[in-house]
Amino acid sequence: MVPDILPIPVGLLPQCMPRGHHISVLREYVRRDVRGGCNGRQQQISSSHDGGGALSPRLFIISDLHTDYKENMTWVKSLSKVRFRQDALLVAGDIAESFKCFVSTMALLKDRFCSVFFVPGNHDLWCRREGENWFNSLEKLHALLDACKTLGVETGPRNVQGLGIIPLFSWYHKSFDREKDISGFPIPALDVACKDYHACTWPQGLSNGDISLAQYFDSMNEKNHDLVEEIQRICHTVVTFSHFVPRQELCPEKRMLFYPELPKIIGSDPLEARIRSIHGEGGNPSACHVFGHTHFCWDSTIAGIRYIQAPLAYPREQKRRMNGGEDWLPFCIYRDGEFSDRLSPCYWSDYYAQNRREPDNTQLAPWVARRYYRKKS
Ligand SMILES: [Mn+2]
Repeated sequence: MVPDILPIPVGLLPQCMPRGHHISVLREYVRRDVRGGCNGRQQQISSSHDGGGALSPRLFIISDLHTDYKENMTWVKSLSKVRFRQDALLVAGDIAESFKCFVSTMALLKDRFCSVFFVPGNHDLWCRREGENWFNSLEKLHALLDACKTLGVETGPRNVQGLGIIPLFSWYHKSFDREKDISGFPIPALDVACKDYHACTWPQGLSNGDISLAQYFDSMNEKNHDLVEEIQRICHTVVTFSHFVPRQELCPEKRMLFYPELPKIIGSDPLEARIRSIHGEGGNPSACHVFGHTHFCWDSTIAGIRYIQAPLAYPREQKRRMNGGEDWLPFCIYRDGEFSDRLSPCYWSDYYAQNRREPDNTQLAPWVARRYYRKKS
């Protein structure tokens, strides 16, 4: 149910691609993209998908594509090349671990949607597979952003016919977690459980151990300050999106989680502050923020902002969905000038719509307890 929490299997480091390989990978897709069209600056996204209606974009969302899994890459390839041609898609991070899969996924999406927006997730910045290609995760980040530019994928704020789209860079920090810890069980330490600690490398001064990465990624948003202000001035509706989680209430309580330490590796306070600086401290009726990372479908409104996650997630997680996840498509969040009804089903946000959060209750949920007792014996 939860990503990224298993130790790296020893001796399973994949082969490295030769240095410079990513450039030839990209070149191949750029040629395709030029032929593909819908790559100009003045893109027209209309709602006349079914032959009529006023001009207004449809906006779809998805996160956690993980196309290193061949089933997930097949899913992306199987998306209609006709149905979404005039639409915009937000991809809220964790596209692929390998640069090659990242580029092919983004090229496939750009072939299918008129506009594609992207923010990086943790998996996108892993350096294991191209360990000799990337000096560190920041170098890989810039290669991903360059690749997006070449493919015509948006990584900055943009006004799409009155609908403002604002991607927000973010990273998690431990102090985001303010709820009571679970104790008395053999819960693996963060650096053992979370692959990011091994698969990402950072320049000196940046580390997963403190708030430095969360602050660094948040400060990357500063360069878009003027564009954000312009969008706030012009657009009637604004959708922000990030990979990481802005508020702890957007994740189940620790006692419900197979890895109760999860809240320490998912979220960012500077991210929530930035979201509020855009949508207003108290939000507003059309404020919406899209996120990813935890692989829990989510749709809830907290203090005037609608927070929503619609992840593709791992193949084994998809199989647990209705119909084995067969009809799963990117979720359409906005069409004909209006936001859609709630994403459904959303197991955990539906649960919290009915049940109060009890962060002081540290009694493990039965399914979690069973797992830890089994491990103990
Ligand atoms: Mn993630």
